[in-house]
Amino acid sequence: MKTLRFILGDHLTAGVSSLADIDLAHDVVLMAEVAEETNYVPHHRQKIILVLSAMRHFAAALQKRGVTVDYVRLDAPDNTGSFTSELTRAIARHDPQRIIVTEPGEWRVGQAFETWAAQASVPLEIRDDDRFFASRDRFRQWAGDRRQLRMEFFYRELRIENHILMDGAAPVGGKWNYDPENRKSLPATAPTPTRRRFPPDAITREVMALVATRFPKGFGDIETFDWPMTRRDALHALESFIDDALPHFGDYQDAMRAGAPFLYHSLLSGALNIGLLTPREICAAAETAFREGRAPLNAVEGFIRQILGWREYVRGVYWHFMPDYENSNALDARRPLPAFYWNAETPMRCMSEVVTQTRRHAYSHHIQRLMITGNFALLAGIAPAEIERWYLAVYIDAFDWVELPNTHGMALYADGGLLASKPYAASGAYINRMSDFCGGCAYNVKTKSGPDACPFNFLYWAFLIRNESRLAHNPRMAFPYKTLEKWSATQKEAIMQEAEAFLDALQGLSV
Ligand code: FAD
Ligand code: DLZ
Repeated sequence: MKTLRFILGDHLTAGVSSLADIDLAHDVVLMAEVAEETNYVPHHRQKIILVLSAMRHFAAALQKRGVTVDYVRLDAPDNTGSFTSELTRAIARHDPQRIIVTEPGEWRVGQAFETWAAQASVPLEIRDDDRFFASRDRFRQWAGDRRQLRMEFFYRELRIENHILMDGAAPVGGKWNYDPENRKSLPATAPTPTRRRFPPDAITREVMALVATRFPKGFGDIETFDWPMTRRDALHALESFIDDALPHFGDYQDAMRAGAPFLYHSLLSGALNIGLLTPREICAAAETAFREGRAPLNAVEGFIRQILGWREYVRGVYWHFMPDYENSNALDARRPLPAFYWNAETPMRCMSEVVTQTRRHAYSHHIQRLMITGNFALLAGIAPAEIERWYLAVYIDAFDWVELPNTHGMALYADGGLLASKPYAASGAYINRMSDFCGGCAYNVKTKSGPDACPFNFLYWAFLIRNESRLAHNPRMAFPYKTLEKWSATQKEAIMQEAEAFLDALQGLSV
């Protein structure tokens, strides 16, 4: 039976389910660079380069294996610009008896496929994406009618089921979680590791030129592009992370340093999310490093938890609660996104550092996303849809299924605590403890109010006051609300006014 197999830009894995039973003699693989995908948010230009270049490399690798690939380039004159219109055109070219695709990673695309399939002349088979540890059904079954979903418990079940970091029925070392040993601040004198990067080859340079022409005013630098684009590069990236950074991953997971965007993080999310690596092989490589004595347990468990725990958990939450999930706004946040999220022009050094490195590398690590740009948006009451669009646009690894729960649930608490047990709200003291940003800042992190006070300080207290009726009952928020009890009404009013005035002044800068 002649089959058209549609490979999307995040299906770039040799063993992806849509290729499982390919018949080299009759089947055709369709790959399409389409304007709808390059434009649905104002993507960082490096993200477009990564996806298109990796698609071109993947197509060439399939062709080497004897696969017939029909590849539609972005600048092909007859390119119709969407997945579904390109499928319709491909049916006319190849006359297949059926079409197979692995389930799309985003709700938006899944809906488009289902609508299209209802009126298509050829049947469309949508297969499970078995590159994840847990299927969507596995998460649904776990979530059942639990009153509370917590990552830690899902993670433990997946560890047992997949025999990862287990000694028989018990977790290796006797504990499930080694976080109490992690998350140290980075000593000022500690050197930062040199990280392996991947200069663009000829195919990537051609895509860079295309993106420069097509998106001349797009967000993000192009010339600093150095992400892995092939399976081979991605394996080298994994190997060098395990050797150079994993041993200290746990210790400095939450640390931030100006001018050092990568520190001990794996930098693997882009390659992983488009399929150049699988979560299983990454976790296996980390566990092997531990078993061979090349990395300590606190680092390895902490790292594996990010992938086997958080990554699987947020995907489960996404598919379980979409499409309603993105519409909640539990803290009634309505302010527009300040322009400094795009142009980095702000005297707050932490914000300008993180946005500047985001423009340069399409990357910032988890704590920068959560406790700098995310924390500011939470404290300032930025409308969820505005900041979610920003996160979906600016990072090399951004796909709705992983970005949305992280932003909506973890950073903004817009789901009212469905994903996380408390808001990740913090004042400047946290940023000062975990980074060296405050040293060179125009504001004073030790001052709570007044013209030179760190905005994170008065915004933090104003956030707590504004949301008292929503948050004060949360046992994990007891400590700050106890402190707030000692404040007079006048003190509260003054800090609220200061925060409002600061935020109102920003509104004029929104894009
Ligand atoms: P490392 O710190 O080395 O972690 C290892 C791997 O664990 C990552 O590659 C990633 O695959 C996984 N991981 C770690 N934390 C998470 C998490 N919270 N959720 C899911 N996977 C996780 N990650 C994305 O892949 N795409 C996104 O669009 C995305 N948006 C985010 C938005 C916000 C507001 C926040 C707070 C986090 C977001 N994350 C996202 C999660 C996390 O920040 C990135 O996965 C991580 O920074 C990628 O860098 P790394 O590969 O060096 O990760
Ligand atoms: C992110 C992205 C971009 C920028 N461009 C393309 C593209 O031209 N063709 C393609 O197949 N995929 C692209 N992608 C990835 C898709 O957005 C991704 O496959 C879907 O969002 C998954 O639902």
